[in-house]
Amino acid sequence: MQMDFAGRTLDMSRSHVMGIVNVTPDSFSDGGQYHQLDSALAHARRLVQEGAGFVDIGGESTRPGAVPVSVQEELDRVCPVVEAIAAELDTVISVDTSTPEVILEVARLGAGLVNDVRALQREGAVAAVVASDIPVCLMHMQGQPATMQARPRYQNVRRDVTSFLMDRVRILEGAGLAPSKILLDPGFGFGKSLDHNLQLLRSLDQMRVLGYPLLVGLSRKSMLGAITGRDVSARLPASLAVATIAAMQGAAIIRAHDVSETVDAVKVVSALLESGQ
Ligand code: 9MG
Repeated sequence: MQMDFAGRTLDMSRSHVMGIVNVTPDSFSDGGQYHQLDSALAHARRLVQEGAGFVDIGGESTRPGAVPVSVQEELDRVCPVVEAIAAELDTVISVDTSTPEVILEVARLGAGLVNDVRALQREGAVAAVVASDIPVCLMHMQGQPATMQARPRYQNVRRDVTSFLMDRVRILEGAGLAPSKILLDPGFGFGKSLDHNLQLLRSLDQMRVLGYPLLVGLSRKSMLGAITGRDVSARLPASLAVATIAAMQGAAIIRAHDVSETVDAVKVVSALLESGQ
């Protein structure tokens, strides 16, 4: 299945790696060191050189306790980076945002994907994506970032997550976005216990039959700390394990901090899956 990201066409039947460029002062695993334009651009260059098909730029942290940012602050953080990457690098620019004003502006500057952890629930966000006419990833989150891990509860996590995402899809398609512009993400770690995350990880292939490409973000997440007992700085092996499990089930985009290593893992999976066709 081909998908067009603002002029770059990618085959979503194989897995691609999305590198992460945080432009928040408080991003959790890189200490916020990339919030300056020059270092963000240098980091993006490295990610692309390592094989990232996508770079995901985020100016609003979803860490519990993160300070909320104003619309203007988010625009000021994200837009110069989008503009600089669009001028120089051959990659799809994804912007991790829930803010309608940011969606409209980054699409104008050359972004090819909106990555919204709130699944376009902020007022005006659906209209902004429809007007921009670029693909969007709708992610599931239970609750709000500050409190979402307090007591996550589901009747049946796979069914509840799927049903939420399909409701959002119906709203978005009803507003005029083509189905070929929608990706889904179960939202690992966003209002989920370890057991919820594992149930979702086991059932990615069932979510895939909904017909929308899947994006997953598992890299360095606390579920991997809970399983291995490792600090965030020592979760690369566990991150590669879960990236491999997701790619084996057909996840189209793997969001990762360690791009070079994840690209290698995905290449092994692709070689295996293609050898069986
Ligand atoms: C921004 N961000 C952090 N974690 C994420 C995840 O798991 N998925 C998506 N789509 N975005 C994420």
